Amino acid sequence: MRDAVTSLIKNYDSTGRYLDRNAMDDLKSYFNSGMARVKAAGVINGNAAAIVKQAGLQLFEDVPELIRPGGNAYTTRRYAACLRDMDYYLRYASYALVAGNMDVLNERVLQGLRETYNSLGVPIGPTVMGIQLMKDIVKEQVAAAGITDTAMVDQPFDYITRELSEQDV
Ligand SMILES: CCC1=C(C)/C(=C/C2=NC(=C\c3[nH]c(/C=C4\NC(=O)[C@H](C)[C@H]4CC)c(C)c3CCC(=O)O)/C(CCC(=O)O)=C2C)NC1=O
Repeated sequence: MRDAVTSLIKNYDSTGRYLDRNAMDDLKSYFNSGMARVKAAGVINGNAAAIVKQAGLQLFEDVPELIRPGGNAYTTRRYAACLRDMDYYLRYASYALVAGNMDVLNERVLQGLRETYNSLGVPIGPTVMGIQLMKDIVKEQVAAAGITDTAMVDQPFDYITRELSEQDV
């Protein structure tokens, strides 16, 4: 598992280079956004259950057939599995946000996920909708917590979305 710093060092070390101007710029931008990343993770941590719940309700309102007979989230077991998955995405997004690197998502979340979903008939489109709904809620709450530039919040949610759907969002 890597973060912004270790991945940059690994990159330079593999070619035996000192940290150059580009490296300095990357590091500066990472450290400059550091407190905002930590604060955003704090906002997620403090509101995780509510964020998942709100995004889930919105998703099932937008795509009601998911929870009707024949829908993939129909039955309490599958409904719960769906919200649990949303909670996984939110928690790992908060890790990736702090790390400033998406490696943790590849390693812990995305590996084999598409195959699992396909074999269980979990629809990718609505899953992506749920992830994007959580992103929007998190961004609102992070902005309300006084963080002006919330752009970095997009990164992990969009990354999961892109990797799951294997297309640009
Ligand atoms: C931490 C990394 C990690 C992830 C990401 C993960 C996902 C994951 N979601 C699963 C199932 C599932 N995932 C969903 C999710 C949904 N169904 C819908 O209609 C919605 C669109 C969506 C919610 C947004 C459902 C309903 C199941 C149960 C499917 C079944 O058993 O038939 C399964 C199959 C095993 C199980 O049920 O636990 C895995 C492995 N597991 C992990 O360890």
